[in-house]
Amino acid sequence: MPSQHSAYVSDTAPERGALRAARSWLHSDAPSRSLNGLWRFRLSPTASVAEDFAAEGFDDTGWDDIPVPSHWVLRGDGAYGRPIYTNVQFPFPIDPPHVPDENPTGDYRRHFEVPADWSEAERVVLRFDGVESLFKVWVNGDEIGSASGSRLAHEFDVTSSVRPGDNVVSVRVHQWSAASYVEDQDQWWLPGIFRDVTVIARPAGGIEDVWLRTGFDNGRGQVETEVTADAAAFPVTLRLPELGVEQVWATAADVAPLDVDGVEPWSAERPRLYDVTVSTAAESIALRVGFRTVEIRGDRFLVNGRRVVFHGMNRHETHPERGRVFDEEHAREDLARMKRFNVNAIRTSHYPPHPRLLDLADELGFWVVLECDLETHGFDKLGWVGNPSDDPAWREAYLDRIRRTVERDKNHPSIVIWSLGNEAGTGTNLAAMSAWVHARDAGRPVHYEGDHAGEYTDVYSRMYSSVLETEQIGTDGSRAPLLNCTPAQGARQRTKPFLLCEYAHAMGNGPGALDQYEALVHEHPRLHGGFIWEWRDHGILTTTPDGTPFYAYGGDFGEVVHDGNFVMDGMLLSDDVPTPSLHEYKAVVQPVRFTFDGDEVAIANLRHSADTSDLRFHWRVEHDGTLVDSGDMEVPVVAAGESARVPLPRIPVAQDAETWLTIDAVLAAETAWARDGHVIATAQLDRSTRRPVPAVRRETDWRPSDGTLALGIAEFVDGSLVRLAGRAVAGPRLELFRAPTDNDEGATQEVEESDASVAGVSNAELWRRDGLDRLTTRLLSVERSADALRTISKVSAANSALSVIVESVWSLVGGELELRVEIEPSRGWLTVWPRIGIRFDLPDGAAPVDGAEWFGLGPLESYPDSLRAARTGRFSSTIRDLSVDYARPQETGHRSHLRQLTLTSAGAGVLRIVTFPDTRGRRPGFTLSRHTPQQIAQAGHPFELPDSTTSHLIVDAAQHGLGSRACGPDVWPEFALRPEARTIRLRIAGG
Ligand code: IPT
Repeated sequence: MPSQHSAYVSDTAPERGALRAARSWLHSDAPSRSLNGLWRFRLSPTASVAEDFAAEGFDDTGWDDIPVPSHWVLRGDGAYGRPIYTNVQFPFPIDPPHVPDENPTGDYRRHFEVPADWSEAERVVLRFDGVESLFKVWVNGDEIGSASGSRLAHEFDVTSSVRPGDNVVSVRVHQWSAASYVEDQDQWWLPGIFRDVTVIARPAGGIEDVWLRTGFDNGRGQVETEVTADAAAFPVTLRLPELGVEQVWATAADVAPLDVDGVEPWSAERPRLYDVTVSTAAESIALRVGFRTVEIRGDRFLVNGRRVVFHGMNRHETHPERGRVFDEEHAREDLARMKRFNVNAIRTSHYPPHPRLLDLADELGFWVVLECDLETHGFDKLGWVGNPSDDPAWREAYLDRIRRTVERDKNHPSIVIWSLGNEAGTGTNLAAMSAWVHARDAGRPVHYEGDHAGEYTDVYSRMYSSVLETEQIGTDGSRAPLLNCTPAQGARQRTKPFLLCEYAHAMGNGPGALDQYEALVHEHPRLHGGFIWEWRDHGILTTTPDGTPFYAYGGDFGEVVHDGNFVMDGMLLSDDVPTPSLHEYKAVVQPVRFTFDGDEVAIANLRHSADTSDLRFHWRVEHDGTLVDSGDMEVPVVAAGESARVPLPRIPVAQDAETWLTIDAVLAAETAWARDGHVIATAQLDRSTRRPVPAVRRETDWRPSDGTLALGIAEFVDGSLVRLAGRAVAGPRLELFRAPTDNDEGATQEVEESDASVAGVSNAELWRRDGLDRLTTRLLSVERSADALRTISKVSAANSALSVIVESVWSLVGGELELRVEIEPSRGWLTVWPRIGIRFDLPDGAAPVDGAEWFGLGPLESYPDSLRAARTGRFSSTIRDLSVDYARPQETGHRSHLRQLTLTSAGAGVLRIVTFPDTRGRRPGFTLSRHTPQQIAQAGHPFELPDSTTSHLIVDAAQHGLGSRACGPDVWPEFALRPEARTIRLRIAGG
């Protein structure tokens, strides 16, 4: 039984005691003191420990120190428990509103000074910006109150308990509480006081709250001011010096809207802010306002009258060492990085971030969907029976959450939509939240994805709908059924603007098909883009017992219930490294698009409202990737939504090399988020003359052979290659396996007719069943001619009758070594294949292969449904940098459309490979790695990869696409690799 004083952990009421009404998080000149820093700390395993620690004279000398803000599970090297990761699952019995007696409870104490002159203050307020999950506060032994709502601000009136000089504050924090049922977001459970604590003096005659609602219309700005202050606080003065505004309101009744001329609007592209102060004799509040009007007209979402396309990211607050503790410098760099990757919008999944983040969003420029701290996803398992969203006992808790959300952040121009929460089913409490927002803020629409039928929200939102379904949502006149909607409800949803609050699940290697989603946005104006799931991996930096650092995911802390690496699904790795998918995203959503037409290029500006006056257009011509000419293009300023046709520069065309023109749109001057010259958009034009592929030489004099011979630089024993240019080489062997990506391991039930997949079974599972990871070979024949060797092998797996015949012909053609491999699958293969390739193993000798230079697509990895960031050029890389350190090792490093490859050792070429296109013009790709696909597939984390003594080169005739089936659609049929006959033809030379 919980003791009397801990019964409140099961209370759904959000607030008790001297909690104050929610208000804006303001920059005020009223005195305040940060209580961040070291606090005394004790952790107990249950909520039922005596509350004697709150007494003023309590002796805490036996306690530890802990920093505030922090999460206790990320401190003390495990002494205070460990983080738990779950996605949908509750890590405690589903027994609402109760939580187990095993309820880690942290007691915090510290002393603080109240300056003598604070005695003039009318009130003293103690503010907590974030405490997970339920906490109770005492000052000088007086019980003040308690609160829940982990990512929301709570202020307590402590006036009657504080005194000038030394004071002591005690805080008890419970990891689990009734609130945990409505905070079931897909993230780590991280208890503690994890945001700032501040003690604030509230002056008599001060401004309790202020809201500047701004609008913009044709060069005119409006400011509608709401001041919350005592009558005695007046007069109130609003100053906007830059526009010469100084408005004094003698009484509350005088406060009236202002019209301001000569205003530049705020947008995510040109985030124009104006400094404003709102003052009384006793207090001055500083705000930065942006003028913009948000509006829904029919099925269009408009800001300042123009349609917005969200190129957004779902942003969690997560850091490998700090967890959800905010670090402004890191957050600013994170947002600047988003800008550099053409991201223009943020959904604050799934709770309000640290309040300063919105200041940064206003300043750097993002369209923000600000989401309330609410998710009850674990009730899905019960068919949503008992879901708090539809239970009147929780109504006040829901309303409290949305009030605290909207009130805190209402002044930010960047916030253009309020979101009620995420994955909380549906019900009247959500409808009540929406009604409250509509009454409070008529200037911003309400979003909630779970309102499938559109009963109480203003925009239609979905997550992970396929390309086909999304297209159906956007198509006028389409009657295709919508998820959980009757035809009539579907018709209603089609009258609203649509956005994808989550799509393109970026777990591991992937997603594919970003370009297909993007294309829809430009074809169907109802579709307003969306938000990638998600911006960053949530890995937690930890070490193995032998001290090797790694980024932990679910299960790494011995959790009883967890969801593995589903928390590693960001476009940024845990250590801030952008994955290739982020580069792909940048290329796909680039706001300037180029269409080549004869000797001209049309340059279209797809931005919301900014013209191209901030850009320069640079061109270069390369022959087989080597620069031959470059310059700047004369491009007139193109207004948003317009395009201009510009003549191409003169392009010198090579006869014996490929000729490519590249145009980059780059920043003409430094911005707050990038250097001058930063590339915004790129396009390439192939101006190569067509050159015939040399015919395959016909050999006629084949005769049986023992297969031990030399052909130029190649030496063979018993039909097998053993050396190339004097270097030991094994292979080539057929490689059909790739270390399954997280998407390959996806086993969704939803499979469209056109998909490659089997419902409920992952492709990776099918590959393992077919034995693609454990192929064996039987040599059928070895023959030779005067200057050629031919082997035929049958490749198949244990307990399988399926096979592949591989015919390899090595020949000397004009002194050059040529290899041609014909790969012919037997009948009966039913699944897609991950790849069709041949693998060479290059054991370390005196000069280990440790790098590559190539002409083909690069610089980063690319796959058939993720090719847009890749450009044709000449690149080089160390073998290490060819692979991406996905949190769970998996397929990585494939470079597509290869023409020439040089394997290098310490920068010197050791083997040169030239590829030929097959009869359909397809070129192979390559992967160079220190590990085989089979080794990579065995490792759960990078540190589990075995030590390597060999470099492995795989030349792939083809690879399967990526898709996003870990949480979303499978590989599009066009990019799915079906078993088929393929030819690989290479010329190989020494360094
Ligand atoms: C969706 C969640 O909203 C998001 O928080 C995250 O968990 C994501 O999935 C997967 O990583 S919900 C899912 C059932 C589609």
